Amino acid sequence: MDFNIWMNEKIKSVEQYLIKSIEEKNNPQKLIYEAMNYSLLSGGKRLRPVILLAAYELFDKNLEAAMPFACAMEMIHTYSLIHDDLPAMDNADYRRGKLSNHKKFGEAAAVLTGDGLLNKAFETGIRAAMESGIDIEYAVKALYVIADSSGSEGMIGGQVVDVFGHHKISTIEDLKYMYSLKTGAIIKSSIKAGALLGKAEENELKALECYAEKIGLAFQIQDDILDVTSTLEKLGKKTGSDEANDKITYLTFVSIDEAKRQVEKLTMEAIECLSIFDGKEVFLIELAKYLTNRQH
Ligand code: GRG
Repeated sequence: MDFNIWMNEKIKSVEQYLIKSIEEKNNPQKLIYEAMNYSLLSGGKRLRPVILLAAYELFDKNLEAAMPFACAMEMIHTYSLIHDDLPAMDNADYRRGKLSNHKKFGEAAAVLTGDGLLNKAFETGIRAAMESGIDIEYAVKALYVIADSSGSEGMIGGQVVDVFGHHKISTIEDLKYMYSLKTGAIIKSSIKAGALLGKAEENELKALECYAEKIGLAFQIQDDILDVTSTLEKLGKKTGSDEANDKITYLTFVSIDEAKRQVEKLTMEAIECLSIFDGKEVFLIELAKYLTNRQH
Protein backbone atom coordinates (compact mmCIF):
# COMPACT_ATOMS: atom_id res chain seq x y z
CA MET A 1 0.00 0.00 0.00
CA ASP A 2 1.13 3.54 -0.78
CA PHE A 3 2.39 5.42 2.30
CA ASN A 4 0.08 8.44 1.80
CA ILE A 5 -2.97 6.19 1.62
CA TRP A 6 -1.79 4.28 4.70
CA MET A 7 -1.18 7.56 6.58
CA ASN A 8 -4.53 9.11 5.58
CA GLU A 9 -6.40 5.98 6.62
CA LYS A 10 -4.72 6.03 10.03
CA ILE A 11 -5.41 9.75 10.54
CA LYS A 12 -9.04 9.27 9.50
CA SER A 13 -9.64 6.44 11.97
CA VAL A 14 -7.93 8.43 14.75
CA GLU A 15 -10.14 11.46 13.97
CA GLN A 16 -13.26 9.27 14.02
CA TYR A 17 -12.36 7.90 17.44
CA LEU A 18 -11.51 11.38 18.82
CA ILE A 19 -14.81 12.84 17.60
CA LYS A 20 -16.69 10.23 19.64
CA SER A 21 -14.45 10.60 22.71
CA ILE A 22 -15.92 13.68 24.36
CA GLU A 23 -19.67 13.80 24.42
CA GLU A 24 -21.07 17.32 24.76
CA LYS A 25 -23.71 17.03 27.48
CA ASN A 26 -26.12 19.82 28.36
CA ASN A 27 -25.12 20.12 32.02
CA PRO A 28 -23.71 22.96 34.14
CA GLN A 29 -20.13 22.09 33.19
CA LYS A 30 -20.84 21.98 29.44
CA LEU A 31 -18.14 24.62 28.76
CA ILE A 32 -15.47 21.98 29.44
CA TYR A 33 -16.68 19.66 26.67
CA GLU A 34 -16.74 22.49 24.15
CA ALA A 35 -13.26 23.69 25.16
CA MET A 36 -11.79 20.15 25.11
CA ASN A 37 -13.25 19.41 21.68
CA TYR A 38 -12.15 22.84 20.39
CA SER A 39 -8.50 21.89 20.79
CA LEU A 40 -8.72 18.13 20.35
CA LEU A 41 -10.60 18.35 17.05
CA SER A 42 -8.73 21.29 15.55
CA GLY A 43 -6.43 19.40 13.21
CA GLY A 44 -2.86 18.64 14.07
CA LYS A 45 -0.77 16.01 12.37
CA ARG A 46 -1.87 13.19 14.74
CA LEU A 47 1.70 11.89 14.75
CA ARG A 48 1.71 10.29 18.16
CA PRO A 49 -1.40 8.14 17.64
CA VAL A 50 -0.22 7.21 14.15
CA ILE A 51 3.20 6.06 15.37
CA LEU A 52 1.61 4.07 18.18
CA LEU A 53 -0.59 2.31 15.61
CA ALA A 54 2.37 1.81 13.25
CA ALA A 55 4.40 0.11 15.99
CA TYR A 56 1.41 -2.02 17.03
CA GLU A 57 0.76 -3.02 13.43
CA LEU A 58 4.17 -4.70 13.28
CA PHE A 59 2.75 -7.33 15.62
CA ASP A 60 -1.05 -7.28 15.27
CA LYS A 61 -3.44 -6.02 12.60
CA ASN A 62 -6.47 -5.55 14.90
CA LEU A 63 -6.01 -1.78 15.10
CA GLU A 64 -9.35 -1.20 16.79
CA ALA A 65 -7.99 -2.67 20.02
CA ALA A 66 -5.04 -0.24 20.08
CA MET A 67 -7.05 2.83 18.98
CA PRO A 68 -8.07 4.05 22.50
CA PHE A 69 -4.41 3.99 23.59
CA ALA A 70 -3.38 5.84 20.44
CA CYS A 71 -6.02 8.50 21.04
CA ALA A 72 -5.00 8.78 24.69
CA MET A 73 -1.57 9.90 23.41
CA GLU A 74 -3.22 12.61 21.32
CA MET A 75 -5.21 13.80 24.35
CA ILE A 76 -2.02 14.08 26.42
CA HIS A 77 -0.25 15.87 23.58
CA THR A 78 -3.16 18.30 23.11
CA TYR A 79 -3.32 19.09 26.85
CA SER A 80 0.41 19.87 26.80
CA LEU A 81 -0.02 22.26 23.87
CA ILE A 82 -2.90 24.07 25.63
CA HIS A 83 -0.84 24.53 28.79
CA ASP A 84 2.32 25.40 26.85
CA ASP A 85 0.45 28.22 25.05
CA LEU A 86 -0.67 29.87 28.33
CA PRO A 87 0.72 33.33 29.18
CA ALA A 88 2.63 31.78 32.10
CA MET A 89 4.53 29.59 29.64
CA ASP A 90 4.93 30.37 25.92
CA ASN A 91 2.17 32.97 25.68
CA ALA A 92 1.08 31.92 22.20
CA ASP A 93 -2.07 33.30 20.57
CA TYR A 94 -2.39 30.72 17.79
CA ARG A 95 -2.25 26.95 17.64
CA ARG A 96 -3.18 24.63 14.76
CA GLY A 97 -4.27 27.64 12.73
CA LYS A 98 -6.83 28.80 15.30
CA LEU A 99 -6.85 30.95 18.42
CA SER A 100 -5.12 29.10 21.25
CA ASN A 101 -7.43 27.65 23.89
CA HIS A 102 -6.96 30.45 26.46
CA LYS A 103 -7.47 33.12 23.79
CA LYS A 104 -10.82 31.53 22.95
CA PHE A 105 -12.06 30.49 26.42
CA GLY A 106 -9.90 32.40 28.93
CA GLU A 107 -6.97 31.26 31.07
CA ALA A 108 -8.89 29.51 33.85
CA ALA A 109 -10.86 27.49 31.32
CA ALA A 110 -7.68 26.58 29.42
CA VAL A 111 -6.01 25.23 32.59
CA LEU A 112 -9.09 23.12 33.31
CA THR A 113 -9.35 22.01 29.67
CA GLY A 114 -5.79 20.71 29.74
CA ASP A 115 -6.47 18.95 33.04
CA GLY A 116 -9.68 17.50 31.59
CA LEU A 117 -7.85 16.09 28.55
CA LEU A 118 -5.15 14.54 30.71
CA ASN A 119 -7.78 12.76 32.81
CA LYS A 120 -9.69 11.77 29.70
CA ALA A 121 -6.54 10.17 28.32
CA PHE A 122 -6.18 7.83 31.29
CA GLU A 123 -9.91 7.21 31.59
CA THR A 124 -9.86 6.16 27.92
CA GLY A 125 -6.76 3.99 28.33
CA ILE A 126 -7.93 2.30 31.53
CA ARG A 127 -11.36 1.58 30.06
CA ALA A 128 -9.65 0.02 27.05
CA ALA A 129 -7.42 -2.05 29.33
CA MET A 130 -10.62 -3.49 30.81
CA GLU A 131 -12.63 -3.84 27.60
CA SER A 132 -10.52 -3.83 24.42
CA GLY A 133 -9.49 -7.47 24.51
CA ILE A 134 -5.78 -6.64 24.77
CA ASP A 135 -4.08 -8.85 27.34
CA ILE A 136 -4.49 -6.82 30.58
CA GLU A 137 -0.86 -7.31 31.63
CA TYR A 138 0.37 -5.71 28.40
CA ALA A 139 -2.28 -2.98 28.51
CA VAL A 140 -1.15 -2.01 32.02
CA LYS A 141 2.50 -2.04 30.93
CA ALA A 142 1.61 0.27 28.04
CA LEU A 143 -0.32 2.63 30.33
CA TYR A 144 2.61 2.71 32.77
CA VAL A 145 4.98 3.72 29.96
CA ILE A 146 2.53 6.41 28.81
CA ALA A 147 2.10 7.83 32.35
CA ASP A 148 5.81 7.77 33.10
CA SER A 149 6.78 9.46 29.82
CA SER A 150 4.33 12.31 30.26
CA GLY A 151 5.25 13.04 33.88
CA SER A 152 8.21 14.48 35.76
CA GLU A 153 10.62 11.91 34.28
CA GLY A 154 9.40 12.80 30.80
CA MET A 155 7.45 15.62 29.17
CA ILE A 156 6.65 17.63 32.30
CA GLY A 157 10.27 17.25 33.47
CA GLY A 158 11.48 18.55 30.12
CA GLN A 159 9.12 21.50 30.30
CA VAL A 160 10.47 22.32 33.78
CA VAL A 161 14.05 22.29 32.46
CA ASP A 162 12.95 24.51 29.56
CA VAL A 163 10.99 27.03 31.62
CA PHE A 164 13.08 27.16 34.81
CA GLY A 165 16.52 25.89 33.86
CA HIS A 166 16.77 27.69 30.55
CA HIS A 167 19.85 29.69 31.60
CA LYS A 168 21.65 26.42 32.44
CA ILE A 169 21.44 25.08 28.88
CA SER A 170 24.95 25.94 27.81
CA THR A 171 25.90 23.00 25.60
CA ILE A 172 24.20 21.09 22.82
CA GLU A 173 24.18 18.06 25.15
CA ASP A 174 22.15 20.04 27.74
CA LEU A 175 19.72 20.97 24.99
CA LYS A 176 19.43 17.38 23.77
CA TYR A 177 18.66 16.27 27.33
CA MET A 178 15.83 18.80 27.58
CA TYR A 179 14.51 17.80 24.13
CA SER A 180 14.67 14.08 24.95
CA LEU A 181 12.25 14.72 27.81
CA LYS A 182 10.06 17.54 26.54
CA THR A 183 9.43 16.22 23.02
CA GLY A 184 11.17 12.86 22.80
CA ALA A 185 9.60 11.08 25.77
CA ILE A 186 6.03 10.88 24.48
CA ILE A 187 7.15 10.08 20.94
CA LYS A 188 9.16 7.20 22.39
CA SER A 189 6.32 6.05 24.63
CA SER A 190 3.87 6.09 21.71
CA ILE A 191 6.10 3.61 19.92
CA LYS A 192 6.85 1.58 23.02
CA ALA A 193 3.19 1.43 24.06
CA GLY A 194 2.20 0.27 20.56
CA ALA A 195 4.87 -2.43 20.69
CA LEU A 196 3.85 -3.55 24.19
CA LEU A 197 0.19 -3.78 23.19
CA GLY A 198 1.37 -6.03 20.37
CA LYS A 199 3.37 -8.14 22.85
CA ALA A 200 6.76 -7.30 21.36
CA GLU A 201 9.81 -9.28 22.50
CA GLU A 202 12.64 -7.54 24.39
CA ASN A 203 14.94 -7.25 21.32
CA GLU A 204 12.06 -5.81 19.28
CA LEU A 205 11.33 -3.23 21.99
CA LYS A 206 15.04 -2.25 22.04
CA ALA A 207 15.11 -1.77 18.27
CA LEU A 208 11.98 0.38 18.39
CA GLU A 209 13.33 2.46 21.27
CA CYS A 210 16.49 3.10 19.27
CA TYR A 211 14.33 4.24 16.31
CA ALA A 212 12.13 6.39 18.55
CA GLU A 213 15.05 8.23 20.19
CA LYS A 214 16.48 9.17 16.79
CA ILE A 215 13.20 10.32 15.22
CA GLY A 216 12.26 12.19 18.42
CA LEU A 217 15.39 14.32 18.20
CA ALA A 218 15.11 14.71 14.41
CA PHE A 219 11.49 15.85 14.85
CA GLN A 220 12.47 18.51 17.41
CA ILE A 221 15.40 19.82 15.33
CA GLN A 222 13.04 20.06 12.35
CA ASP A 223 10.66 22.03 14.61
CA ASP A 224 13.49 24.46 15.38
CA ILE A 225 14.29 24.80 11.67
CA LEU A 226 10.63 25.42 10.74
CA ASP A 227 10.32 28.14 13.38
CA VAL A 228 12.89 30.07 11.30
CA THR A 229 12.01 29.01 7.75
CA SER A 230 8.22 28.54 7.72
CA THR A 231 5.20 30.86 7.91
CA LEU A 232 2.12 31.26 10.14
CA GLU A 233 -0.05 30.03 7.25
CA LYS A 234 1.93 26.81 6.77
CA LEU A 235 2.66 26.10 10.42
CA GLY A 236 -0.63 27.21 12.00
CA LYS A 237 1.29 29.07 14.71
CA LYS A 238 3.49 32.13 14.81
CA THR A 239 7.00 31.62 13.44
CA GLY A 240 10.14 33.39 14.66
CA SER A 241 8.87 32.88 18.19
CA ASP A 242 12.06 31.16 19.39
CA GLU A 243 14.17 34.20 18.56
CA ALA A 244 11.51 36.63 19.83
CA ASN A 245 11.38 34.73 23.15
CA ASP A 246 15.19 34.51 23.32
CA LYS A 247 14.99 30.71 23.29
CA ILE A 248 17.97 28.42 23.08
CA THR A 249 17.36 25.98 20.23
CA TYR A 250 19.45 23.69 18.06
CA LEU A 251 20.13 26.72 15.85
CA THR A 252 21.84 28.48 18.76
CA PHE A 253 24.64 25.92 18.36
CA VAL A 254 24.71 25.00 14.65
CA SER A 255 23.82 26.60 11.30
CA ILE A 256 20.53 25.80 9.53
CA ASP A 257 22.42 23.72 6.94
CA GLU A 258 24.16 21.72 9.64
CA ALA A 259 20.84 21.24 11.48
CA LYS A 260 19.27 19.92 8.25
CA ARG A 261 22.21 17.50 7.84
CA GLN A 262 21.70 16.30 11.42
CA VAL A 263 18.00 15.66 10.75
CA GLU A 264 18.92 13.56 7.69
CA LYS A 265 21.63 11.65 9.59
CA LEU A 266 19.31 10.88 12.51
CA THR A 267 16.62 9.70 10.09
CA MET A 268 19.02 7.29 8.39
CA GLU A 269 20.22 6.02 11.78
CA ALA A 270 16.60 5.57 12.93
CA ILE A 271 15.88 3.44 9.85
CA GLU A 272 18.97 1.30 10.54
CA CYS A 273 17.66 0.53 14.05
CA LEU A 274 14.74 -1.34 12.43
CA SER A 275 16.74 -3.85 10.37
CA ILE A 276 15.66 -6.80 12.58
CA PHE A 277 12.09 -6.53 11.29
CA ASP A 278 12.93 -7.98 7.88
CA GLY A 279 10.77 -5.78 5.66
CA LYS A 280 7.72 -5.53 7.95
CA GLU A 281 8.87 -2.06 9.01
CA VAL A 282 8.21 -0.34 5.69
CA PHE A 283 5.70 2.21 7.06
CA LEU A 284 7.92 3.08 10.02
CA ILE A 285 10.68 3.83 7.51
CA GLU A 286 8.36 6.03 5.46
CA LEU A 287 7.13 7.71 8.64
CA ALA A 288 10.69 8.65 9.61
CA LYS A 289 11.20 10.20 6.15
CA TYR A 290 7.85 11.99 6.37
CA LEU A 291 8.92 13.60 9.67
CA THR A 292 12.22 14.69 8.13
CA ASN A 293 10.61 16.27 5.10
CA ARG A 294 7.63 17.80 6.85
CA GLN A 295 7.02 21.50 6.23
CA HIS A 296 4.47 22.04 8.99
C1 GRG B 1 2.90 22.07 29.41
C2 GRG B 1 3.50 19.91 30.57
C3 GRG B 1 3.64 20.80 29.42
C4 GRG B 1 4.45 20.42 28.43
C5 GRG B 1 4.60 21.13 27.18
C6 GRG B 1 4.72 19.70 24.04
C7 GRG B 1 5.30 20.73 24.90
C8 GRG B 1 5.58 20.41 26.32
C9 GRG B 1 5.52 21.94 24.44
C10 GRG B 1 5.21 22.34 23.06
C11 GRG B 1 6.26 23.26 22.63
C12 GRG B 1 6.84 22.85 21.36
C13 GRG B 1 6.54 23.70 20.20
C14 GRG B 1 7.60 21.77 21.29
C15 GRG B 1 8.22 21.34 20.03
C16 GRG B 1 7.80 20.03 19.50
C17 GRG B 1 6.36 19.89 19.51
C18 GRG B 1 5.80 19.12 20.61
C19 GRG B 1 5.62 20.42 18.53
C20 GRG B 1 4.18 20.27 18.42
O1 GRG B 1 3.87 18.96 18.00
P1 GRG B 1 3.26 18.66 16.56
O2 GRG B 1 4.09 19.35 15.51
O3 GRG B 1 1.88 19.43 16.68
O4 GRG B 1 3.06 17.21 16.41
P2 GRG B 1 0.46 19.08 16.03
O5 GRG B 1 -0.34 20.34 16.20
O6 GRG B 1 0.67 18.71 14.59
O7 GRG B 1 -0.09 17.94 16.82
